[in-house]
Amino acid sequence: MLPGLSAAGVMMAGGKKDPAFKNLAALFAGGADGIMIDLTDKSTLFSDANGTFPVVNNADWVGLALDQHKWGGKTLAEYRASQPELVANGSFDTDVSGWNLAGASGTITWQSGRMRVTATTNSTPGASRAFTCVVGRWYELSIDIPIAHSNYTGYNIGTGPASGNTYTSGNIGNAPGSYKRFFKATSTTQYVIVYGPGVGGQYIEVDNISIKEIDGNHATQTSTARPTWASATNDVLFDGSNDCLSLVGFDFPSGDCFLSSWAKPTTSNRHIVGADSQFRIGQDTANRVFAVAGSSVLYSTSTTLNVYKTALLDKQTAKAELAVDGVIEATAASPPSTATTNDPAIGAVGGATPSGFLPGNIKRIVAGKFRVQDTMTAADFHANLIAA
Ligand SMILES: [Ca+2]
Ligand SMILES: [Ca+2]
Repeated sequence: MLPGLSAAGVMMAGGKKDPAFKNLAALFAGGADGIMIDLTDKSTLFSDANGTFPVVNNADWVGLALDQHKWGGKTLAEYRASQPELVANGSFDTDVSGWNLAGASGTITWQSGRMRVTATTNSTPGASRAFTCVVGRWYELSIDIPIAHSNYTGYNIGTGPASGNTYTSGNIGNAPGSYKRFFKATSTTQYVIVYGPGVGGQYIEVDNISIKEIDGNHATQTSTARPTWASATNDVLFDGSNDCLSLVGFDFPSGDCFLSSWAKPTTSNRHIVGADSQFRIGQDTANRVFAVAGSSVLYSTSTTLNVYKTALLDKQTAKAELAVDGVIEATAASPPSTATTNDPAIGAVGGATPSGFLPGNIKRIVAGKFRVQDTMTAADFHANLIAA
């Protein structure tokens, strides 16, 4: 039994609870590190690595896929709502107290439940306030800009009140709206900063500035290495050329761990997910599923080309097993004791130089630092992995 597993998880392990992908979050209820990436859930996918633009249409880039292993089965909206607010007085109900003029000459004033930032000379004034976070964790900034200005409207996250702009969202111009972005904290004290236009008398107004911790092992990508949303199959398409999503910070340990996928490769001899030559799942030249755990290489008896199947590499100190669609098809008895600090990639084998790019579709990737079958059967895991 996984330490700290919830009662719901016990019910799920017996297969008595309604199966759903979110039930797999119970595996991580004890706080174990892991990955739960659902590429069938557009609410967790964004076109850019900053999470500024949601995935909407077929062929939209996927540059950020949120890991939900810490969400306890909640949706992103539910989890966001349950997280504490880190920005004090971001709704400006009665005043702008706590907000400070940042950088250039200007004024910040309260304006009917909003904060107004007005320039007094030909420079770009800002307003900032500090918030506390944990270095290396992910956060989400939300900001409403009811009044923008074509001369300049911007916002960012920095390590100082008017400088050290670690995460810049830049000039959004004359475009009022609601904006979001994700960022990984680089210092314990960070600042949210909003900028107005630089001509005397010009101003912007902002409201509902919020920062919530949305931590996890989120997967990111930039440029043409981003895979794309596939509306017809409700998942993400990888081009087999350079597409992959990078998972920075998740390391496979030498002890118990697992790696799993639900995917459809369309070309043989490619990778679905993996950290390096020691930890990976893919298919070989005979279209068998293969999984590697340390010194052990396991091959399925079934083949995978052009069909969606799940693969589970489940590893403990003295044994590694490969299950395909919930059925154990290969077992290795030699102790696979190798650990790795290489970052996994989805759609390739990761590390600093990903390779073996998958042409095909991926629906879900789940991994963790424990053995699945200490908690539930491979068949139950499969049922949850493919559940709605
Ligand atoms: Ca307000
Ligand atoms: Ca590409």
